[in-house]
Amino acid sequence: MTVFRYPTPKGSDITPRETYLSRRSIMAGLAAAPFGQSAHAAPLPTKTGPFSGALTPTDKQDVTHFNNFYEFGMDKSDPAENSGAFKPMPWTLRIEGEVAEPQTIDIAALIAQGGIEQRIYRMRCVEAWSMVIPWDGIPLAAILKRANPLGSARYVAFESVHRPSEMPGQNGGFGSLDWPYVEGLRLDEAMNPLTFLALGIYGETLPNQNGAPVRLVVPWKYGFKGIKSIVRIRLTKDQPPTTWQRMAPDEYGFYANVNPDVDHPRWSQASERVIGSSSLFGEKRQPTLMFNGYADQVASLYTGMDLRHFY
Ligand SMILES: Nc1nc2c(c(=O)[nH]1)N[C@H]1C(S)=C(S)[C@@H](COP(=O)(O)O)O[C@H]1N2
Ligand SMILES: [Mo]
Repeated sequence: MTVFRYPTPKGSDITPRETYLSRRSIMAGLAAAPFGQSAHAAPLPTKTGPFSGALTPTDKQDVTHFNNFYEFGMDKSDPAENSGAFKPMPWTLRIEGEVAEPQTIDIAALIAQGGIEQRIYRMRCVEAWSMVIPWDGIPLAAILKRANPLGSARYVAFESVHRPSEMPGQNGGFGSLDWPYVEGLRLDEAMNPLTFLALGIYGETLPNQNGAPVRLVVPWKYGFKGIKSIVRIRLTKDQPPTTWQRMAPDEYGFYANVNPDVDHPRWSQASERVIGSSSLFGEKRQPTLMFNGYADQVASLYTGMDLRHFY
C-alpha cells in the first residue's frame, strides 16, 4: 500500500482551493512542495460529499487562527502560535472496548486508502460564536463499523493525545484542564451520517491547531464536543465522562446540543457572533438555529427527551 507522508516543514500557507486531485498528483504533491513554497499542509484527495449545502466557508485565515485547543494555551491565537513543534505523524488511532475486532488504525494508511469527502458544516462554539468550515474526512460510522461493535456497546468515548513535551498547555497552570481531553457520544449519535472524523480542512491535511491529524466533528453540538488529535476511541456500556462536564457540570452537559432556547448560566445562546464578518459596520450577529440547523437530520435522536434536563 502507498504510504501517505505528512510534509515536514512548517511554512507559509497555501492558497485555499477546492480541487479533486488524483492519487498520483497527491503523492507527487507530497514529494515536492508546489512552486518552491514550503508547505505544512498536504493536499487530500477530497470529493464533494453530502451536506455540502449552500454555506459559504469562513476565511481560512480565521479558521486556522481563531481556535480553541487548550493543550496549546487558552487564548484564541495560542493554538496557531504554540503548535509548531507538535508532530502529527506518524499517528495511530486505537479502536477498542465493546467491539468484536479491536484495532489500531494507521492514519497515513487511512488517508492513502482514499474515499475522503468534503462536508461544509456550521460550527457553533458554546461561547456564542460561529464559523462555517469545509472539512475533509470520513463518516465516523465507517470507522466504527470496521471494529464490529457488539450489542453491548451503547456509548463511544474519545481521548485526545497527552504529550506535554509538545503541548505547552498540558504543563499545568491555573484554569487548565485535566489531561487528556476526553469526550463522548451516545452510539446512535456516533453512527448518525452527519458525524464525521476530519482529516483535513480546505482540501488539505489538518493544521496542528485544528486538531491534526484526526478530530471529531459533530455539527449539531457545541464545538467542545469536537475533540481534537484523537488517539483512542472506546465503545462502552456506560456514559463516559467528558472534560467540560467534569470542569463545570452545571454549565456543560454530556449532550451539548446547540439549542437557542437553553441559555448558558452566564450568557444567552439565542444568537451568535459570526467570525470573519467584521466590517466598518461592526460584526454580524445571527440567530442560533435549533440543533445548529441540522434538526431534520438529528431531532429524532432526542424524541421524548427533556432537552433542558439533558443539556
Ligand atoms: N483536545 C481538545 N479538543 C478540543 C478543544 C480543546 O481544547 N482540546 N476545544 C474544543 C472547542 S471548545 C472548540 S470550539 C473546538 C474548536 O475547533 P477549531 O479550533 O478547529 O475551530 O475544538 C474543540 N476540541
Ligand atoms: Mo468551544
